Amino acid sequence: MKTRAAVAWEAGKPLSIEQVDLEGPRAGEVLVRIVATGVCHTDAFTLSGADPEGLFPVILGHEGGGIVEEVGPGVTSVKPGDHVIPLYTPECGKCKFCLSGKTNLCQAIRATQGKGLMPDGSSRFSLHGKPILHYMGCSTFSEHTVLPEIALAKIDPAAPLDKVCLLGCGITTGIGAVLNTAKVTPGSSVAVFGLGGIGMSVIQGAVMAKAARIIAIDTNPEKFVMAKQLGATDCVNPKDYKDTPIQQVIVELTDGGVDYSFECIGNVNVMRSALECCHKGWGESIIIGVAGAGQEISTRPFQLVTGRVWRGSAFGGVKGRSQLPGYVDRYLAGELKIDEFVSAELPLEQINHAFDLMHEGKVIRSVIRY
Ligand code: NAD
Ligand code: AHE
Ligand code: ZN
Ligand code: ZN
Repeated sequence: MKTRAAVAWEAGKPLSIEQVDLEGPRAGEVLVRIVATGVCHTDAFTLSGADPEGLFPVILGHEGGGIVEEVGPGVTSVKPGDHVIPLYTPECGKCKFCLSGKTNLCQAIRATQGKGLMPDGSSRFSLHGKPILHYMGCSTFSEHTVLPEIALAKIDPAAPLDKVCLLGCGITTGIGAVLNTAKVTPGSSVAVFGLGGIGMSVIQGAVMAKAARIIAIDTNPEKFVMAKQLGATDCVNPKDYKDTPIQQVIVELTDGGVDYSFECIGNVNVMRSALECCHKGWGESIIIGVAGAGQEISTRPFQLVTGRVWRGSAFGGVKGRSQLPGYVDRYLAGELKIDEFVSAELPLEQINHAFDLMHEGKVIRSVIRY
């Protein structure tokens, strides 16, 4: 079939809207019509050329919501008409990782996914006979896409797909990092570095976890309005403290440091600050931000010797097929905010504008509606 997609032909260039060719689902695969997709900073990161796994040409996008149109041979868990959220972290339920009970990082198809290919090693997208790669196993910047069955969470059809698409990455990642990775305890102090879709969701998660103090940190003070509405107790702009390292500012604000910090930017210098603003003896810092090729984190080992802990979190530690439908249900029950995170709704033709809005710091999330 033909479908409309935003193609990234090369790094650093705007996306181009094309009628691409899409092959139907093979065994174990599913054809999904994407109804809406968010634009995450990771899409911009890969488009920039900084992603060591970034390959081109590619159809980006990994924060979608859609409806199943066709299933390939052997698919049993979804059928045409089902509402689904694509999962860049699938859940096969059978691999060593899924069975470990210790991680959400299913590895059943990670190798081919990282090469922009379906599990059988080929791509379903092409134009004029030349293959175009998949992205993070999702490629939600296409009106139709093909995914492995194990990379689909079946959700309540009552949920608006142009909202719950944000559970495909940003909101789940932030909340999950608080509840699953850090396991923030009631009464804790929390510092959140970077107030985009991820950082704002960390604030939401910290409120759910009943943190007593939530310090929101960003170089863009326009983000503080929403941070406070979500429950941040303090807002700090590092630019207001040019002569004092931001970790020292936070340590002084909190009588020795926070119990938990979250880096939601992808800046290795800020990752160091986020670790070093943690309380001696027990403070834990969670890295969520994704840093470019060749970049490394550093600190004095003494920071760890004296009890601070560095952890990382991918998709908030959430197992997509078994746990994501519960997040949708919590949204429908009014227990979880999503609508507030949608700052702009745009047609696919304006997707490059969505990237501009993100870089200008004017949105929490843009949602593309097909
Ligand atoms: P975003 O661009 O919407 O937000 C980033 C925020 O950081 C902005 O508000 C910006 O003003 C702020 N910022 C930039 N430099 C800063 C600095 N030096 N100090 C303080 N604030 C600063 O991005 P997002 O979509 O929220 O994504 C955030 C990061 O999380 C990205 O690196 C993204 O790739 C990553 N991410 C990781 C996962 C995961 O599973 N680990 C999932 C989603 C996104
Ligand atoms: N390709 C990058 C890694 C990017 C990365 O860490 N991605 C996160 C999700 S970001 C979603 O917005 C993730 O899930 N990582 C686990 C994994 O298996 O990719 C690189 O540095 O190579
Ligand atoms: Zn993302
Ligand atoms: Zn698995």
